[in-house]
Amino acid sequence: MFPLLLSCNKDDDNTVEIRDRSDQVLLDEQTIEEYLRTHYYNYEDFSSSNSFEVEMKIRIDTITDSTSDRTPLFDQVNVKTINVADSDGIETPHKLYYIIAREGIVSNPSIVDSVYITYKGMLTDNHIFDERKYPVWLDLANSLQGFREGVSELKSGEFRQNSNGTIQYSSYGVGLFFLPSGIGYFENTTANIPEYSPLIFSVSLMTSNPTDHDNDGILSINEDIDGDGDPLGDDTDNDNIWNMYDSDDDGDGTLTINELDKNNDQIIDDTDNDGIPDYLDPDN
Ligand SMILES: [Ca+2]
Ligand SMILES: [Ca+2]
Ligand SMILES: [Ca+2]
Ligand SMILES: [Ca+2]
Repeated sequence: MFPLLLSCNKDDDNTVEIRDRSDQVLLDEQTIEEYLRTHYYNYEDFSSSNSFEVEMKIRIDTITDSTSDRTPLFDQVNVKTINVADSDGIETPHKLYYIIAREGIVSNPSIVDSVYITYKGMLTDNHIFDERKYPVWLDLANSLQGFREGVSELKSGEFRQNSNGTIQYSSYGVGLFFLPSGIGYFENTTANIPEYSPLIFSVSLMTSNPTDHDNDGILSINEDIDGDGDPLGDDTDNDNIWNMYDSDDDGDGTLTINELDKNNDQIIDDTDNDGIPDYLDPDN
């Protein structure tokens, strides 16, 4: 199963109690931080001189007496705060913990781009619930909130074609991400993932593709109308189709692509000069 958003909640049997996000996030952060203090990864492999070129995989291990000299994940981790809005509009901040083992050299995807990745998903008991050893294309816009925010911190790599026609990737970004359940599956369960599970992903980002989901001439990441960095949920005409999926953003009957730049001067039109471009302005 890809790290996708589930479209519906647990079915009617109601066996899963719905917990409060602000309570659950504290529990999850505790669980994750305990894991980070008691585990390390093979960071020495990543710091060796030729690590840029070759294929690199993250391996995590428990700190024991014989490995007590290793630096725990906790001392290497970065934190990105992600606000999760509930249906009532209340926002709960969640910590996405992450380690960039190798940064990559080309460019960061946006949180709504398509990415070509390998990944491994684990629980904090080290159970692997999903693994892709060969790269797959995945739309970050359809992925878990914590997953897309994490992968967007990586840079893609270079590739070349071998004589036998296969593509070889090098110098790509490799990272490790720790998601509280609120930016993972939260109360949703799958065969392999119990409800309210913090998730661990290691990800290699081979390449990425800027994505314009509705083909209206504006990249999805630039359909972030309120400027909070996240185009998901932005809906100018309130028709419940977000701008990044709406081919007529202002609902005036003219497709965005046909009112973006009518005079073809490469400047987005604002006919009445009110600071709102025509494609977002139902009056124009
Ligand atoms: Ca678009
Ligand atoms: Ca937004
Ligand atoms: Ca809309
Ligand atoms: Ca329009």
